[in-house]
Amino acid sequence: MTSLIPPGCPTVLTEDDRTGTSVETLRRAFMDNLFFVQGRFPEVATKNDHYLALAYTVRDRLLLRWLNSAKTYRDQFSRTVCYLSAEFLLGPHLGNNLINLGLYDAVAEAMQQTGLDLNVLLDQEEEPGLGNGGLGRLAACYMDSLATLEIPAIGYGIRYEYGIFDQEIRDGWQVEITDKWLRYGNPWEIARPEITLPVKFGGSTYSYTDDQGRYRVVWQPHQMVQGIAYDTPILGYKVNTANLLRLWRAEAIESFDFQAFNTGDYYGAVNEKIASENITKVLYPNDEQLQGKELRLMQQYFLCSCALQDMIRLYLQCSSDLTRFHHKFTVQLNDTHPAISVAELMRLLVDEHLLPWDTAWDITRQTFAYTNHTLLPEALEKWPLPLFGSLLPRHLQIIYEINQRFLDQVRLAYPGDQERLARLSIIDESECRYVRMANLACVGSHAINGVAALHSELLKQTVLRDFYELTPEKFSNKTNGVTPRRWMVLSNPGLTRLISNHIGEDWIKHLDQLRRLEPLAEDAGFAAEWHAVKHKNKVRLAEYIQQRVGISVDPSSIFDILVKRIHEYKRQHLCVLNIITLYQRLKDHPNLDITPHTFIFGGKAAPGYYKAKLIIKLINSVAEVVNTDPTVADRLKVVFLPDYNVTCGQRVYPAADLSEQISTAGYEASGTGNMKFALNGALTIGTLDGANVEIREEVGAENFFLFGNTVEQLQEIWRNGYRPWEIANNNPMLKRVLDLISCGHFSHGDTELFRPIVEHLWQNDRYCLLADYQSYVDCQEQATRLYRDQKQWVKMSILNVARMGKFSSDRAIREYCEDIWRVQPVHVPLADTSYIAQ
Ligand code: F55
Repeated sequence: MTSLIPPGCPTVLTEDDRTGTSVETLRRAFMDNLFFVQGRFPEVATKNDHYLALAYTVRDRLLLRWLNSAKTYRDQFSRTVCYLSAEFLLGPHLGNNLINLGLYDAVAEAMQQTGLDLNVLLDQEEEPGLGNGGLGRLAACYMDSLATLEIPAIGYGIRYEYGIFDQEIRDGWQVEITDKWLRYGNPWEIARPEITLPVKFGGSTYSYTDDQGRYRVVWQPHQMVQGIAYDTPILGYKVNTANLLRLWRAEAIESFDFQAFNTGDYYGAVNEKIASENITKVLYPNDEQLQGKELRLMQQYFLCSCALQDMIRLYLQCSSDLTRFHHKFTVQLNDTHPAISVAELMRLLVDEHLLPWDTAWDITRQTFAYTNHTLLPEALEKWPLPLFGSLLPRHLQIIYEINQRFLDQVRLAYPGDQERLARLSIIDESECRYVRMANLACVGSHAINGVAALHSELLKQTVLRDFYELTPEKFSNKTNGVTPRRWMVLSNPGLTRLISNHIGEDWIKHLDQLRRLEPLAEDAGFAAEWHAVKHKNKVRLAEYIQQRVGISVDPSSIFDILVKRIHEYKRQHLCVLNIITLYQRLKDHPNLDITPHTFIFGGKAAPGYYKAKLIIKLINSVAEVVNTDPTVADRLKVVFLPDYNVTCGQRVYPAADLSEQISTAGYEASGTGNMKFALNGALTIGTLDGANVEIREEVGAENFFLFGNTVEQLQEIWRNGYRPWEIANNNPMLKRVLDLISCGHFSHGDTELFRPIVEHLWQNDRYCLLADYQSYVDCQEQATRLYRDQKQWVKMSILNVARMGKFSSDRAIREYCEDIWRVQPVHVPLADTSYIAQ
């Protein structure tokens, strides 16, 4: 790097306006950005001008670390983790970066001196909602931990112009609004127009033998687009490491539309441009209607091709020997969405870099590892063969070749077992033919993992059973984790301060240290402070609820919260059945002395998932009746918070008393909201599903409200013929509750509205709500009764937090590093600052 500094000038920066961290320097840098970047005098600057000026002030301080990280990795040719994910649900950057830089308080002070409130500026940021839920958020937590653990890593994803839709509630129904997150600009990204890679689609292939006697295949595409890199730094907590999140945007290739223009087809050229840019236009909500969507397959391939070409480009900058590619890069596939990578890496190595098939296959398998996130068989991705073949003709050939060689091995292992062969095949030959992406991911990876202990076990018994029997050594469990930086330090400063005052700050990087809180569970003074922190957080949430939906809730009532995507298996409607049960009891006994109870819901339904949308309508309809009934006033409130997202989560988790984790056992792969609640002092009411099992193991059965059938019990119930109508007919309260919904009590007399929900419960009840109903209602009662003993409750809450250390994403990432990625930390020195002009 050439120095901009004349010889003789000092090369170590102290209080430079772009790197300095004193309050005065920060204040000056902010004013400078307000003038020179936003082009504003302070008197006329808007909140957004203030937010952007501050964002650039913070970004300058990230850049120093980011460039030094990149330089260190390049100089050392460091082994690098590539996390491939169609989703990164980052949440707002500003607060998180201030925490990780250790500048939160200094910046708050600098803003105050300028007459501004940092909280107001933080609220200005529009969060990048580039994910649906847990899977996308997990990718974001893992990026935070990778940087904090000083592991060289690149996150590769898609820069959707519109992220997950914004949710409005009108007349109790969900309405989807386009998420225009880029409207006011994104100060956290740097466009890299010089990093542009071509991506082909459609057309056909032909083969020939080259002059050296090699068999070559050429893909002549019908369409070609280019991927442009947009880079965002991901800083670790109080380290110099800032890793790269590289998101790709699709654009038309200039030469393509010029060609059309020259032949006079201007509109053809314009259409071509629009079609190309559509590829990264919008994030698909995970929907039943996703299967077979061509544009979705284009997105997946676009991501994989850009990411792998970029890795090869970076590799070739330092070495020409691609046979060692897997020594430099290890690639994690976040579910099957990027699984087409297996075929794409083969194509790049064989067709474009002329490696022999066997060498390329060796590299490919040693490069990839695959994480599964679901046990729902209908959620396993498969692409209709005609669609796949027309969009990716060369990849289909490569997949056939991979499959043929794979099935030859299977035949050797299981002679004559045709059924097993058919199940293992990457091609589903039943009825209409499909490419099975999970099979492709399994065959092309050296490691396969589930996301919680129970989930990993069930994977081996159900959806991936044949692969487990064939190659058991590939399988392992990596229980999910969440980053304590965003989900405690940033979102719950009160609790963070209290904990740090007693056990120091080490826990933020070594979450196991929370154990040191255990003795304090018996300390009355500490317990009082703990309670005060929670109460303050509840007051804050109550104010937010009032302002957002106009419902007044009592901060001393129990805050019982269920926030997550709406899905039948997550059983939000089981919670509704309990609310109606409570409501009935209060109507029957108006003087009944119950614990005042506030139920808070949040979550989005996929736009094409009618039943999920109807569950939202049911929650709002029950809320309307309950909240306006004077007989229950002050004792029962129901709130549906619209547009649940990361920002909303940060308000909600710190204020929860009771965390609802009530999925049907065997359906929730892990859950991560369960961890966020528990880390913020909420007690869990839940089934033995996903990571609940491990949370209960850690915090102790006596600090966990367990209910419901286990996986084994449910299997037994189905084996014996599940008859939900018998359960309802034999349980008078349950029957009354169902009848109350059916007779239109919550729908202004409309007896049709909720029929699809209630009828399904009576007749089929795939997710066994009725089988778990009584156990849930009893458990709820036990929890709310215990809440009255605040001393006991607070003690349980402290113990709960003290024992949650396992669920840090740092622990999860360490396990991936040791067992799957075999990658080590690389320390980044901040030596080279000489290129910054002074
Ligand atoms: C997104 C797109 C498609 Cl096409 C399918 C699924 C998704 C998605 O968002 N899945 C998802 O969030 N899965 C969840 O992953 C979490 C992280 O591992 C788990 O905790 C959770 O149990 C699982 O449902």
